[in-house]
Amino acid sequence: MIDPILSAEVRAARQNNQPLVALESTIITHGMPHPQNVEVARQVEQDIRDAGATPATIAVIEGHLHIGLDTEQLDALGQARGVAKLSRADFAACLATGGTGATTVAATMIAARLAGIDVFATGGIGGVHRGAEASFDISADLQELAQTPVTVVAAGAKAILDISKTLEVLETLGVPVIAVGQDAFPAFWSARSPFDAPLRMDDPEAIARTHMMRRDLSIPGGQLVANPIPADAEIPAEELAPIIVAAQADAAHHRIVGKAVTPYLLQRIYEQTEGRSLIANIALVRNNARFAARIAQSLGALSR
Ligand code: PSU
Ligand code: MN
Repeated sequence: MIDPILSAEVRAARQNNQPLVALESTIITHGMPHPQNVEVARQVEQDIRDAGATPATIAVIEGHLHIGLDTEQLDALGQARGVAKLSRADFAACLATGGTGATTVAATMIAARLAGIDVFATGGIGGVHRGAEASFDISADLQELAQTPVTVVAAGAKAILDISKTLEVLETLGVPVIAVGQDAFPAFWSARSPFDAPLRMDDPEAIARTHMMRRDLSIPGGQLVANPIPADAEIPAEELAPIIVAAQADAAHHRIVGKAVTPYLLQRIYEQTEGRSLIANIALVRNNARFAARIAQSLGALSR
């Protein structure tokens, strides 16, 4: 019954057996301000093309699942108001009721798998929030990584999260966490967190081989590829620490809960860094898109 609408570009790539990279849309609607969000979305798509793969930005528009958006659709989504932020729990409801929603990491993984796309690039994944021992705020992205066989390239976890607890939950769920080019698990705006990733692979082909090996072994779930922000774009962790603490206190004061928490914190940090967090965010997403394209190419070569 579910009949995803493929963009012309995605359809052509499919027919020619070209590598595809999925992209989420929550980063557009809830992660960045307009009009930079649309500019970045376009730029990231172009980065994937330049690296030899085809981008597939995923969203739900008026009850239809779109795999790949054309220029007008991307424009409209980037300035639409009241777009839902869809995760595993509300993805089906949005489709079934004709709604419009942007997909988070979790929902994008579900859609990518449905469309036969193995690799997905984003900025950062959701994780275990600071204070989760009291709030129980743990992103559904982690469960999704445990269940859905998509390789997700992200710049680690945002420093608004509890990184050590996030890594512990990923370990419990059996999700491979693979750092690229360094041992340390990256911390989104900063290249390094104080914690090492359990695995390190500097070569996209090794990551592609591991993806295939997990499939051969019938191990459910995906992999998290933790690709650090380029050194020239990072914001030192010490500089961000007080800003994050203040943003969190603000969120608590205004009783922000549930799915509103992450967008609220991102917006506060954007204001408090006078836009520098956004510049870093753009650099890391583009870096992840390029690396994801290389993994997708390796996967394509392996399955030929
Ligand atoms: N990273 C960003 N910007 C974002 C997100 C991540 O730089 O907007 C989004 C992703 O879509 C991710 C979601 O899946 O936040 C996690 O939300 P939550 O913590 O409510 O699960
Ligand atoms: Mn949450």
